[in-house]
Amino acid sequence: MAYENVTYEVKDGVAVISVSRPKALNALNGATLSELEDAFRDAFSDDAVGVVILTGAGEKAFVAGADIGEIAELNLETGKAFALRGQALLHLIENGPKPVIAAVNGYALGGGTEIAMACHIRIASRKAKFGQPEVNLGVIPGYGGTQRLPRLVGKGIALELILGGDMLDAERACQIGLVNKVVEPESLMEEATALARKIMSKGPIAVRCALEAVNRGLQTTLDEGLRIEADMFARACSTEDKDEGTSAFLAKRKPEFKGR
Ligand code: CO8
Repeated sequence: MAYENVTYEVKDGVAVISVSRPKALNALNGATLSELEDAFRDAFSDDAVGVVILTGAGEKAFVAGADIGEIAELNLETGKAFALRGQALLHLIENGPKPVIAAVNGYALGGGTEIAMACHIRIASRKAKFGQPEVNLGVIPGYGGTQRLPRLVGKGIALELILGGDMLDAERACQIGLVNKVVEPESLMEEATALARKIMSKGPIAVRCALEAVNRGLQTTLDEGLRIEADMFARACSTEDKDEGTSAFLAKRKPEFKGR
């Protein structure tokens, strides 16, 4: 598929989706949201893809937020539709069948921090900057920031960031649990790809079941979450991959998972 604001590339089972709108520091306008949705649907439905990496094109920005020119035009009705549209894309990313790693290469502000939080794991370049600056514009996060940020970093720090609107650097983002790891800019894609490969060496159905157990479990009570875990555990136990993984361990050899 031909994209204008996104590049999409698959190499050795890893799909790399890059937001590429250099004139606006990769800000998410409506067209970019649609293209991202198409690119993620492609990656999720392609059997040759095991893991997806989301990044930003260029040196400076991952995603500098939603497009402020578009936000300027919103009113009561269109504002809600705008937020729901972005939320739907982030829901697709978070609840898709494959792990998504955000490789955050630069500014990840507003919708940029929000889309990174919808990914399952975040690796940041030392040059990355995060933040929820929406209050500086007289609005609030609309792509899940008020919900995912407190779940990741706790209510107090989330409110400090959402109400204060300040940027934070990658080190601080790592200290508070917003990102998993900080790396040198030149090794960002290498590190993200190495992590993708590590995950792809595991049983694919087990990976999918684990994602589903964590995602669904975080939305419910502990008791219900434990029931979901038991269901997902049972699902994994019904696979050939589980027979392969356990017999390989017992025979002291490397497993060869087939995703069955
Ligand atoms: N939207 C549109 N254009 C943008 C955006 C953006 N988010 N960010 C940067 N740009 C444009 C600039 O306007 C500029 O364009 P031009 O060259 O035509 O003047 C170009 O990108 C380069 O930007 P700067 O000249 O500002 O570059 P600097 O290096 O000086 O500054 C910053 C970089 C600090 C990243 C700065 O650009 C900035 O502060 N950008 C805005 C960041 C921001 O506030 N993001 C949050 C937006 S709100 C949001 O994301 C809410 C999500 C949910 C919405 C749901 C609502 C219902």
